[in-house]
Amino acid sequence: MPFELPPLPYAADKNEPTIDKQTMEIHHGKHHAAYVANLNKALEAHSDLAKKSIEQILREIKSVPDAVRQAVINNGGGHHNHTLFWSTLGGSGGEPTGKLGDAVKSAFGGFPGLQEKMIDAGTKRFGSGWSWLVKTADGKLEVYSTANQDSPLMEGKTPLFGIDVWEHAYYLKYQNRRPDYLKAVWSVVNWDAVSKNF
Ligand code: MN3
Repeated sequence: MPFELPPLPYAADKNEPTIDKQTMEIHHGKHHAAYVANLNKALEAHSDLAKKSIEQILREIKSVPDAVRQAVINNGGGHHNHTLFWSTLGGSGGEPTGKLGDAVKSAFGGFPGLQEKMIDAGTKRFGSGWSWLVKTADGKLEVYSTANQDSPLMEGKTPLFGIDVWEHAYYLKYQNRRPDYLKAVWSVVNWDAVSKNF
């Protein structure tokens, strides 16, 4: 199998109480695992694609054959988005510093401006999707949301930090209160990891 489910980079209870252990276990062990399994299935007859990295496949999504493109968007996007998500959580929150902190200040007037924009984008995303902090092709920071598992990589953008707003990401603890989840998640962000993505 070309793609494998990466282990969580910390214990499943690391983000308690912001994100509960059971949600982490189901989200990683069932949802993310299913994206990986379905990505591998979609690429069974496309061994040339299966040799590439998931980043490269998504950046070159237009060259993926029609027959499997949507499956790759959904499951390859799902695999990459979740791998990034796990890597940028497990931290202790605070604010971005260094070059990323400077860029946040310049783009959004400061950290509260970034939070407000990401909370707003995630709240307004109808149905399932992600709220993103990305770096655009010309090196600028941007906040926006995507539907389903659509990856910013497909639009030539580099995702730095994303908040999963699918119900599976928060429903056990927050039920219908998506904005509460969007406000709480900042307390477990790993800004060192986000800075590396920048
Ligand atoms: Mn998810």
